[in-house]
Amino acid sequence: SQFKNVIAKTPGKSYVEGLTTSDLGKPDYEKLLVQHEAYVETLKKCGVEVTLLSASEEFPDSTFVEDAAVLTTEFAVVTNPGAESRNGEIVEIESVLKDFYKKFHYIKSPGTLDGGDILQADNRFYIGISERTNEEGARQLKEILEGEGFEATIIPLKKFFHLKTGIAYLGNNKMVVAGEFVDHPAFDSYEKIVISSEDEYSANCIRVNDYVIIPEGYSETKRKINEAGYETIELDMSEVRKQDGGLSCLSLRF
Ligand code: CIR
Repeated sequence: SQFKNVIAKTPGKSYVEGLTTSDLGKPDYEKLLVQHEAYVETLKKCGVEVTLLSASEEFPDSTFVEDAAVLTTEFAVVTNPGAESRNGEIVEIESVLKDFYKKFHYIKSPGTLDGGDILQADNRFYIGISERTNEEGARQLKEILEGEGFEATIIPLKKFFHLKTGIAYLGNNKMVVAGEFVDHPAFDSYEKIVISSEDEYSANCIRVNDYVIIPEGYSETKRKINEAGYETIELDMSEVRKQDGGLSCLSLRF
């Protein structure tokens, strides 16, 4: 899809104290900064204008800006992130989005929702129910989206952390799927690019204009996406992965 703008946020030193379920060890902050800079430069190469927010030490996970909003061309939905320590991240994101959007919707308590659980594929949105996004949050977003003329499908997750941990839409009816989504009936109408379980991390990739950005070190995934007709760019994501993050989490694209 065509994007003009991206919002990203430099990670703070407190990043290493953020939430994680991985057992990959403590992130190396200096290495993370290099990886984050490469990410921002790559997005620029894809032809978008990057609004880079400065680090906030009080919110260790705030570099994962994707979780604070769901964006379309016409309106923004400010989420209500399900992790207590992250909920306050929406204040800054909403104020930045005011420079780009006039129309806002909000997910309200007791509904919770993380942007990482939302995938747009053309006119349809998939909404994951996870540890972070509850049924009420999913219901509210579905109502907002349907009211705006989109279709919305709610997908309760079995194992994945966020919906987009295991799925990405490349456009042209092509869906990258891993794990529990490989045989999920909701995605039967797409041409599937199936990611093997050992390459599962690479299912979180992002199409940005003429490129698909993928994590470095997944030659099978690269080959499959190239064969589907896309040019790929690989990025080292080691320090992001240690905190359960992926390529999509680090930006809001619109
Ligand atoms: C968290 O647990 O919230 C962060 N450490 C990782 C968030 C990743 N975000 C995403 O998948 N959209």
